[in-house]
Amino acid sequence: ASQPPRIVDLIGVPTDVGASARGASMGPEALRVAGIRQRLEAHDLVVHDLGNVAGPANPWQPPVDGYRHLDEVVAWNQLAHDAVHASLKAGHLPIMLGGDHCLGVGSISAVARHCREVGRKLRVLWLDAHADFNTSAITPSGNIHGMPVACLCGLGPQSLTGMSGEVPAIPSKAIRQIGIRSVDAGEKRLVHEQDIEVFDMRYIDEMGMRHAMELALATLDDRTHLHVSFDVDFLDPGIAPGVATTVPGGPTYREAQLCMEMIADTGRLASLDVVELNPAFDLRNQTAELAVDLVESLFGKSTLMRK
Ligand code: B3U
Ligand code: MN
Ligand code: MN
Repeated sequence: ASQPPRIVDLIGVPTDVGASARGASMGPEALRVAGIRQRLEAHDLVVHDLGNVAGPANPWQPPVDGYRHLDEVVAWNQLAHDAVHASLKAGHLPIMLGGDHCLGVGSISAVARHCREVGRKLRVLWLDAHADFNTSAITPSGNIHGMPVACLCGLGPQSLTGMSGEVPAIPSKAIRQIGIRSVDAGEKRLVHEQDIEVFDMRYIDEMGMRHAMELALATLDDRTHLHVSFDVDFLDPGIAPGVATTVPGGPTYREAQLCMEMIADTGRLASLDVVELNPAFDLRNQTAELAVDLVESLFGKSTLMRK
């Protein structure tokens, strides 16, 4: 059994072209200011901060045919895809510092391509308040950060669905969504049709985070590549105000910590996105600091030595 890579690459992707508000482009720097590199180094990880990729400016235009800024979104996703794929190919563990969640297409299509190349199975944990399963036909906003899961499942423009070299990039059964509490009407139908396994907030309220995560992490084995796509709006707005699209009723600090610790315990985490952090909405960088704290837990910070 191969061990997960222990060299971590930080890849900044500073854009908000897929979002409904400006500011997620400042996310990578806020995470660095919160000490992400040093906090990971404290856990015996070798951290390479690769800096930021450089893509087009945000033209701040209205949607065209159901997509806002499609060309710019494709350009940024190609940069994210190439950087994440190169990191995985080098045997490292990429952490994509977003940027808005449209970038999940570039990052996860790279992970899917890598898994195909090396013959590994893929499990994607999508931690989010939103299902991100809109298409141009049903989107209420035209914002592509509301569409990445649909694109990865093959629903969307070919320029985004085809990025991994295969459509769909990932089978819908590889995905587990956690923390969901805002799904648009048309989106609900698609999530149901695609049979996505969703642990929404009602499920977490009734069954607990522990049970939800036990199921979400079931049937992993030593050939599974585990990818976590962490949209910071997953967290309750009371502890994480630094996002543009807060939705009340998210996981508490304790629930979020347990979620991350249970992922760490699998030992299978092999790539990560931290997206939608928006310093323009934050209070003294507290959401960035919380995100870094939770990332530390993902990499095995725990209060006691585990037996
Ligand atoms: N579902 C809405 C809102 C949204 C989705 N993802 C985020 N916001 N961050 C939409 O615009 O698609
Ligand atoms: Mn999202
Ligand atoms: Mn979200």
